[in-house]
Amino acid sequence: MKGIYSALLVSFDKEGNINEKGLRQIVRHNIDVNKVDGLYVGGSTGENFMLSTDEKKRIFEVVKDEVKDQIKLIAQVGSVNLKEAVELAKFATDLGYDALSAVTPFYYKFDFKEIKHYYETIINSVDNKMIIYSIPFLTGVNMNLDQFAELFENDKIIGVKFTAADFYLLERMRKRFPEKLIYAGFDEMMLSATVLGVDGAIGSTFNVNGIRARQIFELAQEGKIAEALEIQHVTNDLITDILENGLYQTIKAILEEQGIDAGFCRQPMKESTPEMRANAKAMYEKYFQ
Ligand code: NGF
Repeated sequence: MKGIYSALLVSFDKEGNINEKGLRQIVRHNIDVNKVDGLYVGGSTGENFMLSTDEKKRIFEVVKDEVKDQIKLIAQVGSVNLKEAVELAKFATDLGYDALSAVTPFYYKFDFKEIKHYYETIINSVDNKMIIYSIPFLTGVNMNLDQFAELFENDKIIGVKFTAADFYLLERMRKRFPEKLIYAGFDEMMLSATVLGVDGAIGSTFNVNGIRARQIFELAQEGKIAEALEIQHVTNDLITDILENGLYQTIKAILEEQGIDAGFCRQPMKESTPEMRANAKAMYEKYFQ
């Protein structure tokens, strides 16, 4: 389960319906061009928290059907609706997903006992493995080292997707949990996270920039830090441009430049303007041609 995973984008049509043909094209692009080791399906990048249960299931189905067993698949099933999370966990497990992941429950201020109950309820309902999805800047949930240790006592909880800039905590986790999988979640900090010993990375920008992501990861693992840093610099120029223009709209527009029907974002996310699309075209020409 180690390596580079794209946090999969989902194509929507103008009315906000899933565009299955476009979704399949994005999957293929990740396998054939970005050459990723796996896909993280149903995450933030998949606009998952704006979708119905049936839509989430359909995306899991279409992706599995397109991928077959070519690369690894992680299904993000987390939801503040625990019953939905369990239903999705069973569904993705039956489809053959290699692992599950669940965002820490958000919006309400759940205490740690409630968070632990949430993870154990999901993972104990299926014969599968769980990767905690920790993204404090969006969820407001900050778990400490001892709390991660308590969750990791369950052998089915095999790792964490660490989307945070707290590299002190990351280093402490690496030392204390050498047998658990840690995935870097911020693409712009991948080099530093790799130096600290992460096992892989899961990112939105890998949908277009997967080759550079792998180069950074592998060069850093080989100790070639200066070379890795050069590629991180280019990558971060790209990420800065993407973030200034609108994250998911821009990644989709860059894919469109490559002939992929990446479509629209789901409302309330805004539609890209002609100016945003022109900026994305310029990014494509600058970074990918
Ligand atoms: O999109 C976000 C939200 N974070 C992603 C990634 O951590 C999310 C990250 O790649 C993800 O994996 C998921 O879909 O659940 C950033 O987009 C990237 O580093 C640019 O900041 O922050």
